[in-house]
Amino acid sequence: MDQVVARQSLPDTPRIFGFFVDGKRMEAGERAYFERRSPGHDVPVTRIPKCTREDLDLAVKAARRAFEDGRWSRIPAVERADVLLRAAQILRSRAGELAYWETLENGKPISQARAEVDGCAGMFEYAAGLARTLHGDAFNNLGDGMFGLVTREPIGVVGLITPWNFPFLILCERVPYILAAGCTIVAKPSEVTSATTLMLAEILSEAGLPDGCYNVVTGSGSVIGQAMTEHLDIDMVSFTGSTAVGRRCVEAAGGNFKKLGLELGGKNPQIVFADADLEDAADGVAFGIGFNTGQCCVSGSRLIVERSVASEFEKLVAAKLAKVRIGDPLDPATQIGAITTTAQNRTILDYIAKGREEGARLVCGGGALDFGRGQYIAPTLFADVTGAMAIAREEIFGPVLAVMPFDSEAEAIAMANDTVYGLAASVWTKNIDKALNVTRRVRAGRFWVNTTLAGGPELPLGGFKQSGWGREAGSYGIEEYTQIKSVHIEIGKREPWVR
Ligand code: TXE
Repeated sequence: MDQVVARQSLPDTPRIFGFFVDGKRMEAGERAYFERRSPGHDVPVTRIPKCTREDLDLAVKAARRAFEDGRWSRIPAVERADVLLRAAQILRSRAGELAYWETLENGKPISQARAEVDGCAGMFEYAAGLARTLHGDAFNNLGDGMFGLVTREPIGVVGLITPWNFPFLILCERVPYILAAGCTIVAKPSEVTSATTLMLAEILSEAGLPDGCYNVVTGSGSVIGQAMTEHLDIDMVSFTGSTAVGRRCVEAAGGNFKKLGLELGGKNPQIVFADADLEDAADGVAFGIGFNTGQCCVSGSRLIVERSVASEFEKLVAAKLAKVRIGDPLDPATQIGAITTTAQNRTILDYIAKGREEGARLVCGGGALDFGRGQYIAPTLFADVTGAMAIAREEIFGPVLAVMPFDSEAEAIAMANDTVYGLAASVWTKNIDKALNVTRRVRAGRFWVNTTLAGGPELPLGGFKQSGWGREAGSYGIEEYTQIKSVHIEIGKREPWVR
């Protein structure tokens, strides 16, 4: 973050990207391309090829070859760890450049993008250690004649489909763990934010990753994403995106019963008790809904607050949101940048209109912000929200917070669980019993007590209910990308079957 000192300028012409197969950059050639305009400035910044199904087949073949010949899957784990550690070093040395392209395509503040790249380097370092500690089990208790082993093997070729809200962070919460397990990858980034996924290909090659182990095919979800989930030669797909598309992935994966990892939507509660440090909680709640313009699957979009402090707390949160610095993502001082896609911008504004129509009381924000160019929305807080309203039930994926009061701990838990999702939750209280009860009873894959959105390579990510399947990161993250094999070994002579 310290290196982000001056505002960088916009590129004069869009940067042209190819795609990446078998260790080589492939040019777009005759293919059509997506031109990406910076959502914060509305100028063209990148061009990305629209790949075809044939391109995908080529990439899957390269990944399959690389997996089967053992150039990566069968080398000693220490050598895989070396590559991952070198990649981390290169990531750190190119952090400014990666953050710049991430900001241009996504619209997030440059200082945040920079911090995310540092976090990504940490993921590679942690996964390098996991490559070496991954192990199975042994059974020495099966009697004199039998010895049992359980081994872990890499699952094979992994398809990785990622979204636009954290293009590089979500990628790096997965890639190092998949590679640490010994698998090979075909990645498909979101069509609007592909740059840093392609830049990672160069970085991994420079770090010594053998050709064919990390391939990137760019293109739309309906063509390339769908073809990946249907592909008979992909062993597992890790998908991060909407619950609706996640459901489609489940249907498409049946062809070869490929394993699926799914991180989907969320409508995450922030439960605030009257005994919390309200100043601290208000700051956390503002951060939980404002960070990344609320375009986070784990953003705290439902504020469930004890009635006795509800009105005071609502004012505290509104005061915090009013102070947040919103604007040009390239300004190092910016805390909230642009809305990433025009479709998402429309969705958020529609939900704000719906909140008004449904009778919720607008406390602050409530519309677009005009900075002369780009698309920006003011952090918005609705009070007097009921559990039946759309703004309380549906994932908005924007800076819109719905406030609902509660009277008892049991009611707070019931309200928190009143959703089809179960991705994340936060509880704010100075009472340890309440904190633990709520943590145990609310059904969510990630939990925060007196903080929110904290993360790192050690703790796993993933959801309960319709927020997904499986876990990424942590030791669970590498295990997801392995198959388990059990081995019975006869010692001496078998008891004959035929006498
Ligand atoms: O997501 P999609 P979109 C939620 C959020 C947002 C909504 C829509 O509520 O408003 O989803 O966003 C690829 N088969 N989240 O439309 O379509 C697509 O190319 C396979 C939550 O952008 O789910 C991209 O790479 N893949 C979320 C990825 O899926 C397909 C993050 C995500 O796009 C596909 C983003 C298909 N048929 C949005 N169709 C989170 N959990 O963080 C599209 N894709």
